[in-house]
Amino acid sequence: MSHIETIFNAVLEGDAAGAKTGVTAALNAGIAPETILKEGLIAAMGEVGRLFEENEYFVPEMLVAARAMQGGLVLLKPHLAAGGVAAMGKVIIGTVKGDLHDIGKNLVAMMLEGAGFEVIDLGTDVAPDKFVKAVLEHKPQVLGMSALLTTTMPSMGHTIKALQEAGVRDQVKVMIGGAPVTDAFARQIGADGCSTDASSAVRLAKSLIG
Ligand code: B1M
Repeated sequence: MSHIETIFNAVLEGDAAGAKTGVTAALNAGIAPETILKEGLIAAMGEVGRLFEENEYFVPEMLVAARAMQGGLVLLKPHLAAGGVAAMGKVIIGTVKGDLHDIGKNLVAMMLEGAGFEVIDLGTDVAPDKFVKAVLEHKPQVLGMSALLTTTMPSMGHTIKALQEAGVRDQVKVMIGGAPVTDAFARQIGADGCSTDASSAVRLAKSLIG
């Protein structure tokens, strides 16, 4: 089995130690970091997303695969930076004010990183002004908000209003997600897109930045 196949299979099986060993072996064998990232880690996460959409993988499998991918990515990151591989774009992500649910948000962040985005995670219970401050400071292409409670969904609209008031709404695409969030709600609050799972979140982020 090739080093790339070893990494691909380790991520698919959620084997973090195997992913790390595979990445180290591939780097030692002189395989380009970009190849390891695209054909090993990202390809495997793409397959995980496909299996999830076909109901062959469920959330636990996605989580362990994402963690395995993160394990490999940590080792690869310094080599990618050294090689000058440009990130696909910058995403700021957080769970909105009053909401402490972060498992889905973390999964989306990991999948975005796996797809090549630079992700700045603001954590949970993020107030509108904190999102605005982060947009002003980091100038991301995409701002992602997660909410799991119907009671915290309105905070997404408040954040978009705060972006407008700060004069930066047209400088960033806004995507929202989480179990109770719908396309209709996204349109209602003026978000640019809505996603209900991690793999479609990656597709949405890619389409938002063209
Ligand atoms: Co809470 N909780 N919870 N909870 N909790 C729910 C959400 C609930 C539906 C349970 C229920 O009643 N059936 C309910 C909400 C009801 C509602 O508002 N309609 C609920 C409640 C009521 C509460 C409390 C109020 C309970 C209480 O204290 N009385 C309380 C609120 C605390 C707070 O946030 N202020 C509370 C607390 C908690 C725990 C702390 C115990 C824990 C969270 C731990 C943590 O996250 N670190 C928890 C949990 C675990 C759940 C359930 C069981 C599971 C959520 C989860 O992690 N799912 C949940 C019931 C359920 O969903 N079955 C429930 C797995 C995760 C991978 O999926 O988060 O949907 P999900 O993320 C998906 C997509 O939504 C999407 O992609 C992800 C991956 O596929 N997605 C995005 C998410 N964010 C996205 C962002 C994007 C794009 C896609 O772009 C930016």
